Amino acid sequence: MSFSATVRGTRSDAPDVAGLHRAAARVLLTNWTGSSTVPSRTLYPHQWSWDSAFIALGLRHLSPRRAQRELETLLGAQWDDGRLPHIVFDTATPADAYFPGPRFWRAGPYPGVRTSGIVQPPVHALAAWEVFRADPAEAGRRGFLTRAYPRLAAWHRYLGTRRDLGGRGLAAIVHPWESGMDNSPCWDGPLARVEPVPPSRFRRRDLDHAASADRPTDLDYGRYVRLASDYRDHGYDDAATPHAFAVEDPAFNALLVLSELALARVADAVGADPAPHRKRAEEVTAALLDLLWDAPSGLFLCRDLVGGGLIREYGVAGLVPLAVPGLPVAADLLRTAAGERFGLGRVHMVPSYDLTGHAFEPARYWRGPSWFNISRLVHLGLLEHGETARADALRASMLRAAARSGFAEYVDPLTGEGHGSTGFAWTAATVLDLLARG
Ligand code: 2M8
Repeated sequence: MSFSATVRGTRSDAPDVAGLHRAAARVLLTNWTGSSTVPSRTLYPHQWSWDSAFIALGLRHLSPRRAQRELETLLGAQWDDGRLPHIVFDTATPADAYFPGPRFWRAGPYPGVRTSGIVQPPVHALAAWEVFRADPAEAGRRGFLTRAYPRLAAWHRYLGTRRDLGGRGLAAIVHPWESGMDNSPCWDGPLARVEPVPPSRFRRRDLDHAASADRPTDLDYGRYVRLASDYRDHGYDDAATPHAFAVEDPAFNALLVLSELALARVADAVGADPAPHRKRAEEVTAALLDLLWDAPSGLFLCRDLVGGGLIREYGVAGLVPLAVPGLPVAADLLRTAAGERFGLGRVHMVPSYDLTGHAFEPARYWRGPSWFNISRLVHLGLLEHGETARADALRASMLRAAARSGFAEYVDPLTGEGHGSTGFAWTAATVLDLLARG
C-alpha cells in the first residue's frame, strides 16, 4: 500500500506561530474550570487523569502556578490505596452530562469528591517534574514538590504492588479505558470473552457530541460497562475481582519508567532517597524487554494475562517505549516507526494502529487515527535517540494538523482531517509545549 498518493497537505500550509500560540492559549483558558482543565467542553466535561498530566506540560508555559494547581487537583482525589482515578467529576456539571458518571461509579476518596474507580497511564510524575522546572521559585513558595512527592510515590507503589497481576514486575490494566487507547484493536481479542451489557441498560452521552462512525460501537460499550460494573461490584479490589480483562501494556509501563526516573529527580529535590525510583525504572525496563518485546515485528506488544500470550496486533502503544533513555532495541523500533506499519514521515503524525492492519480505520477512535499526546511521546523518543531530522518533521506535521483542525481531538493520518471534538485541551497543550521548545 502506498500513501504518497493519498496524503494531502503534509508539506504546505506552515502555520502562523504567534496566531497558533494565541489560539492554543485560548483553548486552555476556555477549558479551565477554576481548579483543573476539562479535555473538551462538550464530550468530556470533567477532569481526566492522563489528560491533566499532558495539559500541565503545556499549561506550564502559560502559568506555572495553574499547571501546579491542575496536578494538585488530581492528586487531591487520590484514594487511600494510592490509586489516582481516571476521572474526577466536576460537581458543578450535571451528573448525567457524561456516561458513565458519578452515579455509575459510586466512588471517591471521601465525601464531596466523586471519581471513577479505574486508572490511566502514569504520566503524572513526569509532568510534576517538568512543571516544577518551569518555575522552581514559585513551586518552592507553594511547597509543590514536597506535597506532591508522597502522593506520586504512593501512586507508583499501587501500580507496582496491587496491579502487578502477572507477578513479574509490570503493571496490568483491567479495563481498555485504563490504557487511554480505549478502542484499540489490541483489545478485540481479550474483550471477546466479556459478556456485553445490553445497550438498553445504559444511555451513551458521547454520541450526542461525536459521530457514531468515529466512536466505539454499542457492542464495545456494553463490554466496557460490564468490566467497570464487575470491578465496582467487587469494591474496586484488585485481588478480589475476577478480572475478565487483564493486560500488560507497553505504553503504560514505558510511561511508568519515565515517571519513575522523574520521581527520582523529585525525590532528590525534596531530600528523599532517589535510589528506589531508579531501581524500579530499571526493573520495569528489564521486564518490558523480557516480557513484551517481539523481535520478529520489531515492536513491543501487549500481553493477555487471562488468555495467555502476546496479542498479535500492532498498536502504537508498542512504539512508546522509544522515549525510554538507553533502550537497547531503539534502532529496531525506529525502523518499525518508519516502516509500512506506522509510515513515520509519510503520513500525518503517528497512526495509533498498523496502517496495513486488518482492523485499520483512519477515523475511528484509536483504531488508526493519530493523536497529539502519543505523537509527542514518539517525538520525545526520536529526540532521545538523536533522530533530529525526523523529530523536526514530526513536530511540523503536528503543528500543521493542530492549526488546520482547530485543535482536534485526533486526526486522520492519511488526510490530516480532524475528528472528535475541537478545542481539545491536550492538543492545545502539546502545541504550546512544542512551540516552547523551538
Ligand atoms: C477517551 O476516553 C474516554 C473514557 O475514559 C471516553 O472515550 O469517553 C480516551 O481518548 C482517553 O485516552 C482520554 O483520556 C479521554 C478524555 O480525553 O477520552
